[in-house]
Amino acid sequence: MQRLNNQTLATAANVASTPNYDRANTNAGIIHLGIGAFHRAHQAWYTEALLNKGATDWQIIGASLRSATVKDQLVAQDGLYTVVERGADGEKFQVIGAVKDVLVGPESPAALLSVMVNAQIKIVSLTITEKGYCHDPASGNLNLNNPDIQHDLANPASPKSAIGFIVAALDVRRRSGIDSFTVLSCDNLPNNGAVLEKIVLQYADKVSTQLATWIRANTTFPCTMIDRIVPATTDADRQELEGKLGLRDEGMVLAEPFSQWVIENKFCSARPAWEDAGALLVDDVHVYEIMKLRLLNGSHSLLAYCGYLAGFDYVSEVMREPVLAKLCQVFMDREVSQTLTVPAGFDMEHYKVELRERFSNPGLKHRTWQIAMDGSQKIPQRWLQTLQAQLDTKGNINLLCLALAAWIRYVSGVDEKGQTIDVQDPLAAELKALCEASNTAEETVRAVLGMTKVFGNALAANAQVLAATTQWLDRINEHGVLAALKSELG
Ligand code: NAI
Ligand code: CS2
Repeated sequence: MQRLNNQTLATAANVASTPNYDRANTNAGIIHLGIGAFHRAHQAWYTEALLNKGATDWQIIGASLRSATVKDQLVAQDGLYTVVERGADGEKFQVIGAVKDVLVGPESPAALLSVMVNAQIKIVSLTITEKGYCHDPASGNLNLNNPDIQHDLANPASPKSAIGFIVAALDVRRRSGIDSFTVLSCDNLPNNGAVLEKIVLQYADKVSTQLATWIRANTTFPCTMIDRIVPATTDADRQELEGKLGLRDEGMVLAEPFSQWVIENKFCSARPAWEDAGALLVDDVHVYEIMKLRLLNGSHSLLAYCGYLAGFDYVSEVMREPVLAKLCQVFMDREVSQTLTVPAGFDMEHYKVELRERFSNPGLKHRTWQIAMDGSQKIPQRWLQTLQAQLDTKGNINLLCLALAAWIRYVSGVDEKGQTIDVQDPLAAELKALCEASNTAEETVRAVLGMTKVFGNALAANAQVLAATTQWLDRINEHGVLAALKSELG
């Protein structure tokens, strides 16, 4: 089967739209670090809408700081790939042309840096996953023990981490009199821009105080709220698309129809008019991102841990189990909503119903295992801030403690059938060792919640949280998660 590329594009069957602009004469203005599935279905998709409307300076150079997989997928296709938008009512295919090229950091750090210092590059954006920020989730401080950070501070001209690349490129721009680019975080972290700014400045301070001062004065780091469910693509997805497109597309991504992007309007450089493609440019993203992280991602992680333990592979299957669907609703209604301030005129009840419909989308095969990944980096913003807000107002915390217990059971590494769980988390070994060294549920909960780099100091000292989490872990260990929930929620 022929590959999708410039030559074969015209033969693609069943596509709703293809690039209508002259790709060869469009300039790149954005470098995106971490060109995974999400970026291709979100920021590149918004940008494509502008390119289709005539924008000429905003193609994207993608970069991977890990493997060459996406480069191998896209370069052979001249950067073209399909977004498959799949909802309850069917599917739609759009071929995207926004990606001009893909570079791989480890293959040649110098080549990536040389593009990042080009004056035409106005924005460096990121989706590098939570752990790519190389920080301690509880304090938000740069983790100086992170091996990539240690490497980059010792070898500033050939970095490995995103932080190392950003600071090295800004340093060259400063010395060469080239204006700063804007650094745009699109990862699921609260205050993602501010968190990134703090880490970049802490790192830059170690390189030179002059450089840190220049970055403070010249660079901005807008916060963003990003939302579109984009599961990892599988070979079965590629095979299915091949049958419909009549071409092989190794770079395809599959997404839900829903998409939202709220961006803090704080750019130190030129930017695409993303508002013309449906993004919301605002002065303050905070209410949007807190709402999304606590309601969407908080519920997602709860469903992922409980669902995985109960033997479900996909979120849509989890939502078809009545007690887990009820868990999701009660969690949102009794423990999360009351901690939120919503944007003026916003209908939170509708948002919650819509979220549960999105989770139930049968067209998406979103693995519970994928969402369960990197829990130590996700839990603080997804559950702990809600938990603290509920403790402060003496609200309900029962299901938040269930969530913690399900996660602890998950990272212990053994499922309810006695099978080993492939726990993917930068702290997996540490967490497993803590679980193995504990003899009772209470000891396990105390040991895990005592990890201050994830939980800070307050939780392990809170008797109410310890007791409720221990009780849930005991119930899960004894009866399994479904039986424990049925006796609680009916
Ligand atoms: P993905 O697995 O397809 O891509 C992840 C990218 O991050 C890859 O380019 C990988 O090389 C890079 N990466 C991983 N660890 C890294 C590290 N330590 N340093 C630098 N780069 C690293 O995942 P996907 O779906 O693109 O998601 C990425 C992030 O986007 C998520 O973690 C989340 O923060 C955000 N996001 C994802 C959504 C989704 O539904 N997939 C929706 C909203 C936000
Ligand atoms: C998910 C998110 O992987 C995860 O942890 O909760 O990536 C989720 O799909 C997105 O935030 C939806 O916008």
